[in-house]
Amino acid sequence: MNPKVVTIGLGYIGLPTSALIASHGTNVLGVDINQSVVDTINQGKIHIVEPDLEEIVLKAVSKGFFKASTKPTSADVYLIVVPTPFKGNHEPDISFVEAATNGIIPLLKKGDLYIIESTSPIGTTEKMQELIFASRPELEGEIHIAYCPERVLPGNVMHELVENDRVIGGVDEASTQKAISFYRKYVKGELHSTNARTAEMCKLVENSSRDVQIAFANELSLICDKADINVWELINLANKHPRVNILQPGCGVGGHCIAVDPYFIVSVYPMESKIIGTAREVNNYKSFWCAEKIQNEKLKFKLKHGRKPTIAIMGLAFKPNIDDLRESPAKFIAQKVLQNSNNEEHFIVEPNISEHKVFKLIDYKEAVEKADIIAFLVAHKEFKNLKILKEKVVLDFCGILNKN
Ligand code: SAJ
Repeated sequence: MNPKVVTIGLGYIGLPTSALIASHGTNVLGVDINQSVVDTINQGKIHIVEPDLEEIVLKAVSKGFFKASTKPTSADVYLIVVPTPFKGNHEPDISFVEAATNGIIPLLKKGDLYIIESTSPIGTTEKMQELIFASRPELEGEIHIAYCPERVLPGNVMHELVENDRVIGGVDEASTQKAISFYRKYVKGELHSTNARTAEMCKLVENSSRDVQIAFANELSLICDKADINVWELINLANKHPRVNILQPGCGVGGHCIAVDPYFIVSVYPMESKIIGTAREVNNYKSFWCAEKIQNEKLKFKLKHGRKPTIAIMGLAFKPNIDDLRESPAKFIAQKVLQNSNNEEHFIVEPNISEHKVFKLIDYKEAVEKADIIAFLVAHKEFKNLKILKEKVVLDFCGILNKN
């Protein structure tokens, strides 16, 4: 196959993006360092959980428009869709973007388009431009380089990839326009042009804004707990105001985006990003607080009943109705509770996963029946309308019993 597009990274974003482009009859070569991922995809199967994706991958692979490999080959468009984690000190780690770029530098030719979609600290696209021209100076002014962040919500990726607006920032106007005409073929949402630095910052700001708003809700939950006010009722009432829209508190903020991206701003601009940094602290603290609450309820139970309680931990995923445990506050809380255990019996529940390496999982109905203390960490649909006996101690950290 002669690919028109090469995507580097076949994860939660790279795979759906590759499949979408290939579904339009464009030859796509998807590249990943993991051989088993490559093999799975070449069999028309997928290694992640995402509604509707497998069907599209199978079709594109069997029609010959989509192929996976561990090595890139020459194409006209290169999309960098690799992870950008942070290091121990919360500084962004762009080594995967660098490695992916180094891998394609020898393949670049006049007229090519190079796009980064990975969440990246400000200035990354310009850095990669320098890297490319340092080893291929003859390409200066001859190729197009742009940044276009992904914005899709896990669980709704195939819809949002097509329908969401995109922000596209080139290192120069010609690059922006070239990237816009590329996305135009696959995206129905509006394409907004800007420069590379603004597009990079835009992605970080979108997720930081959500983090700050969730931190506000989590802060309210801490205040309300002390003030003996039902935070869910309070937020519902406050949101009746036409210009107030408070989000929902939970057991912390997880996932690989919102709990990570704000640090890309805070680590570089610590003096200027006080609210963003504090929001991260509040959301992290909320998980500690939940773990402490469970611990306190255990002690109270023992004092009252003269025996150890049994505890149900309801949910491990980072948000409702998914199987993704990355950066999950619920998983963190479960670990903490088990670490602090005084040989009490714990029932760990995650209806979206059948087996886990560390946690022995049990059925959610059985856990609710057997446990003295039931801690709801994630508002999975299975947990709604559960019959819970009055004598049980219920800790509802995600509002599953309270939502209107
Ligand atoms: N959460 C709350 N309260 C809320 C909403 C969410 O506690 O009211 C928690 C969730 O339980 C979860 C975390 O926040 O732990 C993040 O969940 P999410 O649904 O808000 O977002 P993600 O991480 O699944 O996806 C986000 C999205 N960004 C925004 O909504 C601004 C998505 O559009 C991005 O594409 C994605 O990050 C990404 O890849 O960056």
